[in-house]
Parts: sequence; structure tokens; C-alpha cells
Amino acid sequence: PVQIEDDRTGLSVETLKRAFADNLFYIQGKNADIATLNDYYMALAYTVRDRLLHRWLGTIKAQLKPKVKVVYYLSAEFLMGPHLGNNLINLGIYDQVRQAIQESGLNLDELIAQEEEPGLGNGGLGRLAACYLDSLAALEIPAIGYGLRYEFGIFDQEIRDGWQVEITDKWLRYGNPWEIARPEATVEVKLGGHTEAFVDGAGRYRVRWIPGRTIVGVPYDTPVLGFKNNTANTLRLWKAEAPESFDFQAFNLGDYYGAVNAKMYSENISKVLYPNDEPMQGRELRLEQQFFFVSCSLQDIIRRHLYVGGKLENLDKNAAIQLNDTHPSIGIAELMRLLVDEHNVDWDTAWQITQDTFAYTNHTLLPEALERWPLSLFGSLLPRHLEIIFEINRRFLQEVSAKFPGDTGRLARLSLIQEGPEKFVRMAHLASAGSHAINGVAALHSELLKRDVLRDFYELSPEKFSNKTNGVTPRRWIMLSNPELAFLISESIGDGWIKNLGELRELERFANDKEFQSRWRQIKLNNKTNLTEYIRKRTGLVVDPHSLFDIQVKRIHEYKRQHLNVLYIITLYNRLKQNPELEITPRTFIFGGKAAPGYFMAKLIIKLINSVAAVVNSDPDVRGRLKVVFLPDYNVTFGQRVYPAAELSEQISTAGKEASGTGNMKFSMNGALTIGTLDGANVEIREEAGEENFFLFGLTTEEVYALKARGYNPWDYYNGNPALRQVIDQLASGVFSPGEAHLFEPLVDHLIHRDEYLLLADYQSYVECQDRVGEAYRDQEHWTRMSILNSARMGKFSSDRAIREYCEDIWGAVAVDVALEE
Ligand code: DL6
Repeated sequence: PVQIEDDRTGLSVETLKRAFADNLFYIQGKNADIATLNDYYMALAYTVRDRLLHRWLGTIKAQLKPKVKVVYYLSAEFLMGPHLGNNLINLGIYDQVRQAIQESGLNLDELIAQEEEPGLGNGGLGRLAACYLDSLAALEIPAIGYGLRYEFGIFDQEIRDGWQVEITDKWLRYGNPWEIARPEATVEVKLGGHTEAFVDGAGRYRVRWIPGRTIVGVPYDTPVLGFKNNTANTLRLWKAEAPESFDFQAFNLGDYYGAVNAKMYSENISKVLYPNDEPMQGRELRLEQQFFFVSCSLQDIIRRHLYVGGKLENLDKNAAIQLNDTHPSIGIAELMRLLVDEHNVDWDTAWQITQDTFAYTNHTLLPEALERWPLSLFGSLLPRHLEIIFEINRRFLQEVSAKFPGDTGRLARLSLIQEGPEKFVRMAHLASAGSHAINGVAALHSELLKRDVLRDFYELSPEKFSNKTNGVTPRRWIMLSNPELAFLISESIGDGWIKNLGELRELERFANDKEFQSRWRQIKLNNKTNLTEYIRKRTGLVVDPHSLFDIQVKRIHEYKRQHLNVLYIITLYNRLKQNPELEITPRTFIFGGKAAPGYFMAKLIIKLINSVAAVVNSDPDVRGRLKVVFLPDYNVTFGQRVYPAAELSEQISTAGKEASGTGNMKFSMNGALTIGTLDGANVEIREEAGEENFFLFGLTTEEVYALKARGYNPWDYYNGNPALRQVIDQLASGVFSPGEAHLFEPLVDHLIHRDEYLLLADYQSYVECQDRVGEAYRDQEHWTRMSILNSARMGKFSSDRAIREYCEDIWGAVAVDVALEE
């Protein structure tokens, strides 16, 4: 019989080609004569989207049922990365599509590269949310990610004269083929105004909130595919708009321009992503954003629950709501308000439901990053929520008193309100009191939470605490980013590792195999050569793919210590200048990362890297041995090029400061060795890889605490170490800033007088460790063995493992089969 494939679902190369041409014509309105690369990208994106829709609708149907428990992941950030390549992998149609595109006279890689990535996150926290959505779908767990559809995501970074310049990220400029607006599911959100008490018909004391203004949230849905299964979960992002009724009212009063103004004002709420690594600032718009997306999401969750016939008392049976840091923690008060004020549930029942439904993940130990809102600001924007928080606090402190009678210090420390001349609402306290589970993101971090930041909460309710070490998805971070390596691995041990990363262990038996080693090395060299080409295109710099690729990519922050790396570069440079014959392992130091726009020191560190690069790269004395590159605009797309090409991964934060890190995992999976401190997940990476396959240096957390307690004096290190002193003096005297001798004074001053992050204390240990790295690299066979073992032993760091733990220990969520209808 003749079989005819449907143009929208067929997977043969012929059908794909036809569908692609069809979409180019009928959706983009172009033909080959005038089509741009972007038109081709769009046509392909729609071709792929057509092929996932039946899974998406099948998933919605399978999950919108009574008794199904859904994970709701609330996050102010989702750093999804480009969708096209990833969707091809998850649909399992990469090869057919590549061929179809080739036969259409185009190149798939170029079309994939055309996608503007949705940069709706700052870094680790947002990317973690994206990896978790990937794993939830891979494991067929019903889940919805809820967040904000920022019109402008994280800024694009340009480097001018060595300084960072921020450019608006207009990611929606050419349209977004992956999202579908659902205006029929719009919800209303109130803000400002005041509250009124009243007695209802049943004689109950109630409160109503009379808002000062109302905005509406319009959901935009993006499918999140599981790997080669039928599940397509949803990422639902809210866009803020003005309610129509407002326009009409103003229109009737003749104030047309006033109405337009109000509309613009409302739309500001989802305009722009805030940086997360500046010290907490009480910005009203940021609180509005948080409340806006959380209120939209909770109303949506309740609507879904009631739609399937659920009772509010059983909300926790059908819903597990995860707070990704404190940004959505206003949800605790909002759910109480929705239950008590709008659904007439009594307080005690509502509080039980709330606690049983919510769980909270902490992502930072930096005290200055903990969110707290001035009471005045909070009360004017969310008057009803402030009352609710006072009431939660009153009851909560009563409980504390009962457990620790007479301990007033503890009451003050635990209170949801920070007292003082200016009072604040402490969001981490609200999240901790209102959740049944609290977790850190790496073993060390979870211990430090119990000991420091959340110690009193731990002493009050130790049963709430657990650790969930972060993970990353091997689909994007190995298969998509490093296809050659993925191919070699599958050829050697089968392709079970993609779903069960623990199987990578089977690679251990190839660690000493010469033939395997040489293929492993060749793949690394190919990836390095690709990156070399990219570096040349972006910066004009020519680097040697045979040199050691030493890479530090992450947000620029003093605690992450990019400048410690620079101190070593200058040390090497000095050695070469003093002894031009010195034999060293040729190295290329590569940096990438954005600084928060208001974080002066971080921006100065970028300038420092570029200034040192300018001197080193133009000095003929070190040619062929030392190169320094700052690659602008680090983002997910760029990460996909960088991790596969790295040989040394820099994870050098001050012990006790990096909650986990996830880049560290992506590097090791792709065969880079780590130079690192015992911080965050480095500790576990080293445990897994074996200490002989990890370059460890620096003070431990205990030693950092002890040194600070004794009184740390960076001067002693400066005076006691001639090489270090030379480096610091050079920075202070303008050797790397010709014509601007004082440029790096703020950095130098900080290092020798305060050095909060202990660079000087760790300098010698770092230098010695880096020297060991240089030595080790000379024995390529041994290095390759270590590299293979690193990849082989990273199974633990799959986000699938992390999500399984969340499901079992916190969410009580299980897989739901999705059946596809023909
Ligand atoms: O948990 C994801 C990621 C960790 O890997 C990083 O170590 C940590 O710095 C980051 N935390 C934040 C904090 N933002 N806030 N709030 O981004 O989380």
C-alpha cells in the first residue's frame, strides 16, 4: 500500500524537506529568492514544533487528572539556552533533519546558530532550573515551570577598551517560534491599596483587600521535551499587561493618554531581568515582579486543582511547589491569602496546606545576597500580605517560645521581621517557616546552612533539612555540546548513559587503552580547534590549539576569584621575563563571564583581565607560551562551545562561599581536570573523580573561619612572599595600565588591607598547584587517563539523579505515562 506521511508529523527526509519549504513559504512568507538565514531558522523551528505538538497535548491530557501529583517549579529565572538543537535531540530526529536541511542546500549548524537564546536568567540558579525541567521531562514527572517572560533578558556584553559595556537583550525582536500565548488563561493580580475588615454572612471575621491597581498576567507556554519519550512538560512564563477595564474606564472619562500611561506602567513589571549578584537592594519593581509571577502561578495552580475536582484541603496531594531560592517566597503569604480570604479556608487548615505544599531551596551563603524587604515598601505594595506575615510570625514565635522558653535572643533571630531603626521582612525566614522541606545544593553548602545561615531554623525543625546536590543534564551538556565525544562513548559502552549517567563508569576500562586514549585526545583537539576559530572570529586573537586550555567561565565576582587566576598569570609572566629560556607548558588562559552592571569591583576585574591580556599577548618574549583571552558575552550557547574544549577547569572560590557550582560539573563530564578549592560541589567532584585526578589547593572552610577568627592580615602574606609582592606592586604601579597608573588601586587596596576572600592567603598554594598542573600536562598519556576517569566518574552529577532525590524525599512525585493518540 502507498503510505503518505502527514506534512506536519512525518519524519522521513522527504517529508521534512517538504514541510520545511512549506513553512518557509506559508509562515515566513518567503521563498528561496529572498529568504534570510533567520527565515530558514524560523521555518525549521516551526517544522520541529509541529512534530512535538501531539506529545505536548498528550502530556497535558495525561497530567490534568485527579490523583496526579504535579511539581510546580517557581523560579524568577529560567536560563533555557537555545531550543532548536536540544529539541532535535530529545525528539530523536537530529540525523534526519540534518540530512533534510543539507538536501535543501543549507547547513543545519548555521541554522542552529541563528537562534537567539532566551537569556532569562543570570547564571547558575537559572540554568539549574532549566536542567531540572529537562530532567523532570526525561523522567516523565508531571511538572510546570513558572516564571516571568522578561522582554529583556540578561544584557549582552560587549568589551570596549577592556571594559564591559551592557547592551539591551532584544531576544524577542524576530519573534519566538517556541512559545504559544494562552490569553484565555489570563489572571488578575492586585497591588497596593488597603485592607478592610468585615463580618461575612456566616458571622465570620474576614478581611478584604481593596487594591490600588490591578494588572493582568498573560501566560506564554513553551514545551519542554523529555528525552525520546512522549512527555512534553510546560514552561509557563507570565507577561504583565494592563487590564482592559482600566482602559475603558479612563476612556470614558476622556483621559485617553492617562490610560495609555497606565498600560505602559503595568507592562513594566515583566520588562527586564534584574542581576542577582549585586547586594540586595530594595527595588520596588523587583518585589512587584516577584509577587506578580507568584500570584499568577498560584492562581493557576489552584484553578488546575479545582478543575480536576480536587478539594483545597488536599492541595498538597496534587501539588508540590518548589521555591527556587527566596525570589518566589512571597508565595507562602499569597497562598495563605488566597485560601483564607478568597476561598474562606480557616487559618489553621490553610497553614497546614501551605506548609505541606511548599519546599524551599537555598542557593547562597553570602549574607549580603539574602533577600529582605523594607517593611514600609512591602506594606505599601502588599498591605494584606504584611498583615498575614505578622500573623504567621505571631503564631510562629509562640511555637518557638514553647520550645525554647525564655530565649528572647532566639526569638529575635528567628523572627520573620528584622527589628531596628528600619524594619525588614526576612524572606528566607518566611520561606523556611512556611515550607516542609529546606535544602542546600551541595553537601558542604547544606552543612553550612545548618551551622550558619539557617542555624536557628535547623535547631527548631531539624527534620525539614536535607541536601540535594545539584546536577546538570547530559543531553544538552554532553550530547548536544560534544557530539564527537558522545559518539565515542556510545560506540564504546552503548547509549544507556544518556538516561543513566552512572553507566559512564564503564569507560574506566578504557582509561589505559592506547587506541581509545588517542581518539579521546583527538576529539579534545578538534573541540579546541573549533574554539580557536571562534576566538579568532570574536576577538581577532590567534591561539594555539596545542597549548593547555585553562578556562574560567562564570559570573564575575570577587568570591569566585577570577583575579586570583590573574595573579598566577602575572607570576608566570614575570618568571618568563626574568628567565626567557624557561621551559613551561604553553597555556592559553580563557575567561568569560558577565559582571552585574552596578558591581564596580567585578567590572574592574574584567578590565584587569583585558589589561593583562593586552600586555602579555603583545610581548614577543612570551610568545608561543602564554596567551590570555577574555571572550565577551558568555551565555549558554557559548558554554556549549567552551566546556568540550577545556582541559583545565578553574573552580577557585574561597572555601565556604560557592554554594555548589554547576559549570564545574559540565567541565569534568567533558573531560577537563579541575583545579579547585574544597568548596561547593568541588568536594563531591573530587570524591567521585578520585583525589589523584583533581588538583586541590587552598584553605578549607574550617581554616578560613579559623583564620578570620584569629584576625587575618593580608599584609603578612604580601611582605612574606617576594613573588606575590612583585605582582601586587606591578598592579599598584601601573605596569598593566600604561598611562593610568592608579587604575587598579581599588583592587590592590582591597587586597592588601582587607582581602575578604583571602586571595593572598591562598596565593602560594594556588601557584604551586598550578605548577603541578603544568608538569602533569607534559605526560599526555597520564593526563588523558585522568581526563577519561573524570568523565567516567561524573554520573552522580546528572540532574536526573538530583530530580529523583527531590521526587522521593521532598515532592512525593511519580512518573505518569503519556499515551499518544493517532
Ligand atoms: O544552585 C545553583 C547555583 C549554584 O551552583 C551556585 O553556586 C550559586 O552561586 C547560585 N546561586 C545564585 C544565588 N542567587 N541568588 N539568590 O545564583 O546557584
